[in-house]
Amino acid sequence: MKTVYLAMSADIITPAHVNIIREATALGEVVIGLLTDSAVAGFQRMPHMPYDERKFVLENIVGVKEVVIQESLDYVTNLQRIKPDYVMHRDDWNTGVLRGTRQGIIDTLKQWGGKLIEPSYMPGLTSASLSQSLRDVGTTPQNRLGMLKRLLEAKPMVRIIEAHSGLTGLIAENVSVQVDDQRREFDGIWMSSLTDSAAKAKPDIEYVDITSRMNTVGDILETTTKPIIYDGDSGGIPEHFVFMVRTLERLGVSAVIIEDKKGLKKNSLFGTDVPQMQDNIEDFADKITRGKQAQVTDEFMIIARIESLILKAGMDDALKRAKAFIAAGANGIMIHSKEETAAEVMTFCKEYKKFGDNVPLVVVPSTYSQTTEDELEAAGVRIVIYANQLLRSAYPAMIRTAESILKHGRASDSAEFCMPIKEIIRLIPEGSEGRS
Ligand code: SPV
Ligand code: MG
Repeated sequence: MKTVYLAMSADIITPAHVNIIREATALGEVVIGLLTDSAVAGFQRMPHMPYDERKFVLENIVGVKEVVIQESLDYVTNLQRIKPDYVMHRDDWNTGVLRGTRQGIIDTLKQWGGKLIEPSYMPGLTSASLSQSLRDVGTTPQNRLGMLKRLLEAKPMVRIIEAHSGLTGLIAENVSVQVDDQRREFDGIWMSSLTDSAAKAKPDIEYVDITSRMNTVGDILETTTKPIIYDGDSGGIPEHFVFMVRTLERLGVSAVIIEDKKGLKKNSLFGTDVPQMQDNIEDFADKITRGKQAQVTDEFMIIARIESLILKAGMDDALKRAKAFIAAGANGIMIHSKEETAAEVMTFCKEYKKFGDNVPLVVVPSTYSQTTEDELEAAGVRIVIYANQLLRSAYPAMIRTAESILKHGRASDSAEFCMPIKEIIRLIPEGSEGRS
């Protein structure tokens, strides 16, 4: 009996999948290499369904003998092990990300006289178009909640951008660029206290209350499917924090980050220019533990944010706190800094690695913005948050337009700064929640 190897991500099964499996069974026993979340996330969005669910579906399709794990787009490791007589793939892969893969397969198969079979591409319903439709429908709170943990398992670094409204949520959801053969986009959303407050013309001092913050979360939930990390400020008193955790979880938010401050919280980027007090280790650790006890799901993450570098309490204090907060149950540590270089963050990363317990590390490179994602990733950072850039870029653009109208006594001179009227009226499609 011959063996035929097919690779798939199989997130949404269409008749095209069943057909190619059927064609493969005519040649021999079908082994499917199922791409892991990580392999898929390397070149496009994460699959809707986790690996085990996709595997379960495939294993129950008539004609599939075995489903094996394929850890990257590159088939070669699996081919060397299985030595199939045939590899089958539709003939539509001569461009894009799979170009190099194809030649590698042909060369590998040659070693034992195997052949690449390329049945012609069948137009019709594709999983890509179905996937888009699914995104238009949205997601469930449960699916969204678990997505941050899945991303952390699948990707070396998770890239998050701030949103403070339904509209900025749409930007975080939809903007993508093509870099080389890869589609690059944001993995999730930061619900910043700074920009949520600033959009309401309020200072970032925990004055915008939780009810109002949750309204913003609601607007963002409506226009997005990506995971949300909520900026919980200090988390308030522990008795209130447990309610915050439950509310966020119920909505499908993936994580809350709380900072080890007490009293009147001011924005961290003021540093020591304004009086700010750091909470003591025991009390903050207790708040984390109480939050962990309050949560209902396994997936919700409570991330502890350490302000020692901001408040000039020193590296040793920061590291001591990281250890204590992890022991208290924190699912992640955010180390904040307002220096213009990443030097102190890098020192923290180096020492943090020595803990060896792999609790994800989060950074917010607002002031040390020259530092690249690659540098942060190499230092062991798992989540990078662009915390305020959408609001900071929108504000000067609006000022420029307002000044132009005043200066010229008419609006046409500002048109070059504005999107066309035709576009704004179509930006949010009627009859849907705006995903496009
Ligand atoms: C926020 O975005 O609200 C933050 C990050 O908490 S920072 O503004 O740097 O404190
Ligand atoms: Mg904040």
